[in-house]
Amino acid sequence: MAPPFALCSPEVTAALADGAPVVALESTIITHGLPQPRNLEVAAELEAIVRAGGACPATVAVLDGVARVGLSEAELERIASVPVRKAGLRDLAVLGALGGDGGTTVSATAFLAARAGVRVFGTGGLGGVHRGWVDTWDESADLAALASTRITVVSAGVKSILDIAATLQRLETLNVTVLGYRSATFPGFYLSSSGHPVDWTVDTPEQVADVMAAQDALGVPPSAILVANPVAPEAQLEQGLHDRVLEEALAAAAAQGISGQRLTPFLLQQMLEGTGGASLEANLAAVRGNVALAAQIAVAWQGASGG
Ligand code: PSU
Ligand code: MN
Repeated sequence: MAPPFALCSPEVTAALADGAPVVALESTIITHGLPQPRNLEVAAELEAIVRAGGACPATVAVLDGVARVGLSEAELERIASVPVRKAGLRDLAVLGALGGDGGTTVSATAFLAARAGVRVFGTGGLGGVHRGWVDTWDESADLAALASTRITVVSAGVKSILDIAATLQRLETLNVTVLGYRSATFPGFYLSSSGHPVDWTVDTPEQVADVMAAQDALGVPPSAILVANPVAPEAQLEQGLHDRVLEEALAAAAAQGISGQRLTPFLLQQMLEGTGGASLEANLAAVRGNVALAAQIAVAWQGASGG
């Protein structure tokens, strides 16, 4: 028999079979976003937050070419300790055919989670339209993936290294439903607000689950819901510092000719260095809040869908 290309962990398989709440987590943040050994600590912490919220965590990654939904402790340790590729949706088939490990981005994680039957996914900030798009055409594959994947993603908006206004326009074009969570403005990843208004605001996990149920009942084409959950104001990066360091980071990327998959990790690393680590703390505060909310939504969804 041919080897499987995708596998759920025994725990995730059992949770899905029982109709228990499950929350997908991405792994690029572990493989590309955090220094060792902090990355493993954070990976374990995020899983613990999901569990404390009453849901089963399903960290997604590729191991030896096999797309995995739910990792054991040893497998988490493995992706946190050896260098692996950054894997978007289009890379999964190549890894499957040629073998190798990969940290999955939002596009790959959303696809694999939905394929396994997981409806809720918690992450930091989505990819989107990069600044200078008119010259580079660099728009994250996250957006197209969310346009064709039935999943609810909780994030602190999109990474603030991006062109946020353009990304919001693209999310509209792509029919991705955007819900501000207890916020009338779209968050700015490291910042509580990007200053851009959102069309819809919800206040409870149950309302999000109701929107998911309505999506299914209407049979709208497979598309995602983005729950835009701002980082707490007391945990956000100071706006002046953010703007100054980001300008330097964008200039450094241009000067060094950084493009493609390397651009996002490069800019985030520049932000980390330029803010003396403060950007990382804001990023982590956002991720923790998103993952906790994702667990609440998964629990509400299980209630709404009858488990
Ligand atoms: N966190 C990081 N580095 C990253 C990402 C997250 O520290 O590269 C990933 C996310 O998984 C997101 C992806 O889906 O960046 C978007 O990258 P790109 O702009 O290459 O599509
Ligand atoms: Mn890109």
